[in-house]
Amino acid sequence: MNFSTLQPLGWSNYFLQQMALADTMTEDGPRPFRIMAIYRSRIDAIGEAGEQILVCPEHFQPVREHIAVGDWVLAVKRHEHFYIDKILVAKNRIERYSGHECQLIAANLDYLWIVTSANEDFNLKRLQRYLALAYEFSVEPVLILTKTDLADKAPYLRQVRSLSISEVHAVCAHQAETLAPLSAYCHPGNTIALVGSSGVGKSTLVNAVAGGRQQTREIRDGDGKGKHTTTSRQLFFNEQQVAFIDTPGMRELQLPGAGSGINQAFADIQELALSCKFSDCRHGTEPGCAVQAAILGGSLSEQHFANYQKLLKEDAFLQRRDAGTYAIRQEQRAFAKEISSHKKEKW
Ligand SMILES: Nc1nc2c(ncn2[C@@H]2O[C@H](COP(=O)(O)OP(=O)(O)OP(=O)(O)O)[C@@H](O)[C@H]2O)c(=O)[nH]1
Ligand SMILES: [Mg+2]
Ligand SMILES: [Zn+2]
Repeated sequence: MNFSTLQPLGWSNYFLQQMALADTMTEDGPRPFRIMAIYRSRIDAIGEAGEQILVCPEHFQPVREHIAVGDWVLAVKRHEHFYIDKILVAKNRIERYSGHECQLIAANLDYLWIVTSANEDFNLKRLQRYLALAYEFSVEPVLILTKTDLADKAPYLRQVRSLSISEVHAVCAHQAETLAPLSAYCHPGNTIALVGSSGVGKSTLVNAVAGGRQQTREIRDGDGKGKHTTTSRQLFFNEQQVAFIDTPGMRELQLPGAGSGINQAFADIQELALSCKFSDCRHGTEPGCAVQAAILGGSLSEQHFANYQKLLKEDAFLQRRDAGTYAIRQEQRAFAKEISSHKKEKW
């Protein structure tokens, strides 16, 4: 098989190394496919010979917990159908918690475009969470402020400046010249996922930048929130062979164990903490606390520090909860085993 045809789809040596090459030389050996969309009863993917529907075997169910849009898989042809045989280890994967389950958002990304709009829906704390998500899963974040035709962008950009992110763009989807700088991220073979609340203009942006045909819908009057127009994650390629993953606006964003990502998103506080007298300083009432000193001195905003603490607390809660869930599952498993061994004894 010819691997060079896969490169524009995001394939690289990293994935090639995971394949047992001998098998791929045979007519019915495994073939690589990239996941484009996951529906209840169907998985759309793209491979050497174009788009293909894949069948997901029982042991990868529920599929949304095992496979992400953007993943590379190996599939084997049997009776005219392609069955997923192996999921190749991704370069990175973005995931989040929703209620009690972990959801895979997207895999094998080069950039995470964090989209926010210049209106009443703008929320700095939410942006900090997205930023922590990017850092936690090692994807380079790019912040995009949309709808700059509707408001003065200056106050929004001022707020964004307090975030630890250098890649910031202000755009209007209807003004091509504002979108031009985004082409710097659009190299053939790259993958870009867009995240952000419903209605901020993710799909509009994908359509304008990449010639996509995503459905878009006007937002609600009053609070500027969207109507959850995009309902599933979808990967598609533009003419320059850049992969875009449009995602539905998230209702809530909890971070799974994003401790290190949070720290990076609040690098200013981390740096101050280095000067605290005690290395385990909690920046409360400890003597010699550089963080409290900075707040008192006015160089660190109290609100910014409060956001940081809130995210840390949430993160600790999630980690405890997951540890708890794991323990319960182990217990249940042990219990099930015991039951079945009793059964055997009885019969
Ligand atoms: N004025 C203006 N309107 C915009 C801009 N970008 C998007 N919109 C409008 O904002 C509304 C919501 O845009 P969508 O692209 O559907 O938003 P989305 O982020 O994809 O929303 P979900 O799919 O629900 O997550 C639409 O009516 C767009 O036309 C912009 O730069 N300027
Ligand atoms: Mg959308
Ligand atoms: Zn301190």
